[in-house]
Amino acid sequence: MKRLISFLLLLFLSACTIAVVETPSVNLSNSTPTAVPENQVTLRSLADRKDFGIGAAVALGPLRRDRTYSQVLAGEFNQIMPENAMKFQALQPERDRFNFKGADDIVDFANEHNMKMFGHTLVWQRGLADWLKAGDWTREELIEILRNHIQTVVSRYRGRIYAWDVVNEALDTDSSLRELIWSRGIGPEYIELSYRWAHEADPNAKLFYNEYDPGGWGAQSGQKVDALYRLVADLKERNVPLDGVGLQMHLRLDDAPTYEGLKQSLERLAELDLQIQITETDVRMGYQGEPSPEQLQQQASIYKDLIQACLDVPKCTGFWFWGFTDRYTWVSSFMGQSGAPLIFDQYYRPKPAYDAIAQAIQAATR
Ligand code: 9MR
Repeated sequence: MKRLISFLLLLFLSACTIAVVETPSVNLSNSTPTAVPENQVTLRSLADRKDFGIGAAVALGPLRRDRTYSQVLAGEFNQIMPENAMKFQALQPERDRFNFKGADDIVDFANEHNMKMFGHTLVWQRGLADWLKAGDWTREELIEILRNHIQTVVSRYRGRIYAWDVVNEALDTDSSLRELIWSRGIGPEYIELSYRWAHEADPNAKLFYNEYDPGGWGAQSGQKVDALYRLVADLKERNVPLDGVGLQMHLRLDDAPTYEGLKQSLERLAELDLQIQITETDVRMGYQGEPSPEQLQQQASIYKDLIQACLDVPKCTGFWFWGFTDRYTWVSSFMGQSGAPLIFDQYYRPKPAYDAIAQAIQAATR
């Protein structure tokens, strides 16, 4: 009897240990993890029929240790990009010593599941390695560091990455060129040089410029769209190898572009004969507890407007979520609140926003 009690106690304690190691910061008691059954209608199956890209940013930790995460990812999306694994800091933590482990895992996952792989991001002012930030570099040294980084990374994945975010967020909130390490040290021509180096390293990869706008992309925020238009039009005029523009959508419920406003912006950019993708979408709620049914509907209707505007402009070839489940989102770590910004809840249950997106893709006439 005593031995049975000790055995049961041991069993109980090891179960607790497993729970402590495996359980993320959410309560799993409601969890209903399910694989996506074959033949089930998913965003991916709907988008494939329309030759439309539906994508999600991937976080390496969950990809490696949460099976439900990888199953839902492979079932629902036909293109992925790494949330952080291809940033400068991750790829070149020490000067000229590259670490491709994390990035390779994501590229392999994309290949195994027949998904398109989008690289994010070669040139940004954040996500930089400490050695780079700490250095006092001459212009020539910075040019060499940037060229070497871009060409080493792009050639490694030549043929396996269909598109790259080459330069990310070069414009400031006031639409001027950001004062950051590359523009300060090299001058505004760092942008053009980056595209030329990337193109040399993989002439077939599609090269994108990706921009954020906290004010939204509605008609009312024309200034940032104007600046973006001028920036990319100028690059095109000078025959810089630029193929596409990404518009980031990190939004709040009370700060989202309208369907009309966004469509106008997309049409305008499309005049430049570039493809466009809506990138990094998440729509957060300012709350600490469970979202109300009204908030969930409001969120669904914003997602619907965004994807509808993209689906209605032929040059808009893809739509991205910045993650896909509320279980793992940068919003919780950055804003100190969950925000529930994505289309699956923390238990991988599709939210009203998921249904809205699915219906929009299904009904699209493209
Ligand atoms: O979601 C990303 C977060 O985990 C990183 O700490 C942060 C800094 O590297 O970058 C976040 O992703 C950003 C993306 O790469 C570029 N556009 C804005 C995104 C949210 O900040």
